[in-house]
Amino acid sequence: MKDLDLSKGGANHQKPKGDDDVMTTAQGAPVADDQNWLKAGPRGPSLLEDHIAREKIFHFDHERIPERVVHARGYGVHGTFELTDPIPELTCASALAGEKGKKTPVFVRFSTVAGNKGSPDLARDVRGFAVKFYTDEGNWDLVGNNIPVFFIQDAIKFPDLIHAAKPAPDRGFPQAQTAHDNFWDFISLSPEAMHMVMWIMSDRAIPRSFRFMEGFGVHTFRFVNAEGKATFVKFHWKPKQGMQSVIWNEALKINGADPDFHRRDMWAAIDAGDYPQWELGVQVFDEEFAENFEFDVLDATKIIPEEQVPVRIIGTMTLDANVENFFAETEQVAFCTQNIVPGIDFTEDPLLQGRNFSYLDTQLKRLGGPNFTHIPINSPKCPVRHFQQDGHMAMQNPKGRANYEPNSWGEGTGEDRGPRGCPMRGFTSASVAVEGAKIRERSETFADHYSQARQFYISQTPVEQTHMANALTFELSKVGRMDIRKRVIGHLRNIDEGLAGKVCEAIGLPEMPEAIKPAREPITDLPESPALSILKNSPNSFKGRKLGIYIAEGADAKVVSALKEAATATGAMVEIVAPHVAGAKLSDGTMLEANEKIDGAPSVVYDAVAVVMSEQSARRYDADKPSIDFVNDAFAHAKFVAYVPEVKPLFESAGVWKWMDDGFVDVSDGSAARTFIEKCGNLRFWGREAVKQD
Ligand code: HDD
Repeated sequence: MKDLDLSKGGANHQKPKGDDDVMTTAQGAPVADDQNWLKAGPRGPSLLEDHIAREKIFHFDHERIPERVVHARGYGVHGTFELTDPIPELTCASALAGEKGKKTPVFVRFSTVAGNKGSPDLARDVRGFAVKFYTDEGNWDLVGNNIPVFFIQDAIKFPDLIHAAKPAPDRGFPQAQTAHDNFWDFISLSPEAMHMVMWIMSDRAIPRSFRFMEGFGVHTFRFVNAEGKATFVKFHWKPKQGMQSVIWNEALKINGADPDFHRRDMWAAIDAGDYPQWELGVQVFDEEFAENFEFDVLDATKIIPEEQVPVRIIGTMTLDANVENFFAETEQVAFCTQNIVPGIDFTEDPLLQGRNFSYLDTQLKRLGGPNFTHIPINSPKCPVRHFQQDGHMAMQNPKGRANYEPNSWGEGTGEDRGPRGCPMRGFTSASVAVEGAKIRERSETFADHYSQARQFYISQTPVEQTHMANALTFELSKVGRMDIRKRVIGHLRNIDEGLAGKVCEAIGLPEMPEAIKPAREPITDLPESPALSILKNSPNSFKGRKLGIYIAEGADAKVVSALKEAATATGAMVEIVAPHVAGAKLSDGTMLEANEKIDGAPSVVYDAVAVVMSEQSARRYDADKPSIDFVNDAFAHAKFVAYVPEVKPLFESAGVWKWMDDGFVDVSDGSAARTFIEKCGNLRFWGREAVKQD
């Protein structure tokens, strides 16, 4: 630091270390000073002549590209897909039909849908789960979500859906929220959205982390094998880390404490070598099943319950590298549902058909021309040969004279004639007979909008059902128009009278609105599907989760180290929180540095917390608002809490001392730390929520 000379606008304080270190213009010409604009005298006007300044400002002026019209906020990571159970009998797609252990590089972008690029991560929203497989037969994009169904059945409604969900056009708010009139107006007039509404009002829409959520291809696709035989398929990503979500009140607070919570979590896990993994599963079924199934397999508002068609696991995806440049990779990656490879084909799902137009089209606007496949993140990693040429930013124009076909170059001329289509290896559409008069009509088989919505609701645990009722209440309480609130409850009555009643009461309607007349009578006896609940599929492990230990002066050193040891041994991360970022002096006189100051690390950013300090410190901080909130929120959000008895003054002023239940563990005897971490494997002490609700 001592040689830093900040005079002359800081321009000359650092010298290049060698030739490689010399700054140049974008044209490669060495630059002497890029901190002072060329002027007519030190106090004179700036000269337009300064080509270095102009180039710098010109480039800066053009740094932004249009953000994605949906899914603007996202985070991308690299990884590998490993095939564990090849399925050549079903598909000739090389990534899925190759030898066991075959590896295919992938790039995955997770996102929220409604918010802009700078919106907070914990919005109540669907999460995008888009995977680009760089297969040796071309790029295959599986552009899915963390929810297996969608709001609408026909792509032509997508602009309406998104207009309604985004900020109202006159006032430009609310940002990244569905809790407003426009959204619920549209939804309540689109009964097909009801199944999806159940999912977004569930905890699935507030995941704890991208690492702890499932992914779905949503649509029914086709597999095609080497003999040309086609089968239907739905794709599933199952997180090896297990599923986990946060509580709504927690989400609201996380958005304030750390709006980057999800991207930071992913970055930190990969940076620490704790690589998240998902299993790729397929639900495969034939025409006969499709014909007998209660719903239309082409309808993206329906699932096929896993209990009806089991998910067969065929591979594992490991995400193990963060991006090196966010813009070049995460921002410029261009997913297109039309990117499929031989062995995979579309179905006639009207949502998928429309998507196949929209994605390619939008990349032209976003990335500025047809050559976005020349950008490294979008380039296939297999050979690319075609006669496409020129256009903005062309970087891989074919060489030689032949830029058309048919041509006779190469016939003894020694020149490259360019590529030719290959019926044996090339993509061929599944041979499916289609006929029909041109018509703008929705199939009758798409008309049941409530049965699976009900199935989803009854498959949840009581805790999850309560969260759904609370979410609906929150959202409808933000809707100004009474008729819209009533219409939503009118739909809920077709799903579950109990749920409709709870929401009706919670928003203070004096009487239940009339049920909406369904287009088709719902099937009321669909069985529960346990696979749809997060809590019924809890991982029972604290691995990959985060413990926050709040320490202050005099904290018992043995207890702190026992907690750290027990947490790390189970594969969890630990952060030390203290009143000062410098840390605190422990009972043995050592100084323990903190990762965070208490004001910046409320308990909402941890999966479980511990509070370890001397009685004197507990008295010192018993009127400190961030300290009180730390304890109080951990209690309110049903977290497991480790403590030592000396913290009583703080816990008393946080109002939790007399309510301490089995979710609290006294760890003053160091060996209890392990018991505490084992308990944390349950992720939450849900019993506490149940008591509060009674
Ligand atoms: Fe979409 C982006 C997922 C319906 C039009 N969509 C986008 C992304 C995901 C999805 C994950 C972000 C990709 C990325 O990270 O770059 N979209 C879905 C799913 C849908 C769906 C699972 C229903 C099953 N989408 C859908 C429809 C349309 C679009 C019906 C239009 C008719 N989606 C787009 C888009 C976006 C997009 C406008 C914006 C940015 C982009 O494509 O690259 O074209």
